[in-house]
Amino acid sequence: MTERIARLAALVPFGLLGLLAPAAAQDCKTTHEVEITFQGARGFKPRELHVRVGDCVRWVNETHIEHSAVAVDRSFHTGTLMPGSANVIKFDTPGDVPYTCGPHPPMVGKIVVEP
Ligand SMILES: [Cu+2]
Repeated sequence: MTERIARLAALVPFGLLGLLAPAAAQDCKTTHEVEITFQGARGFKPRELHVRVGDCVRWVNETHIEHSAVAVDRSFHTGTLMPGSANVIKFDTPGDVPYTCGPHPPMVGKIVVEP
């Protein structure tokens, strides 16, 4: 019994983290997903994504190496995405946002934020 409680207590902080992570995403009108993959794509899939103001984009690294998504104008940066990890960025300003991968500049993509 005691052992079981200890195990539950150990899990609680991770459980909370799991709940907190999507909390930021709750402000998003819609969350779109961009896969980072080399399966049938040259890095970002879809390469060009149209969203509305207030929407979010979630980049998911499906490869076995580190990547990131960084706006050419530096208006956003996902940070380094380890294999299997993801990050969410919210878009509040209309316009075209071309981006690239920090470690791999030939990887390019574009977010088109519509009003
Ligand atoms: Cu990359």
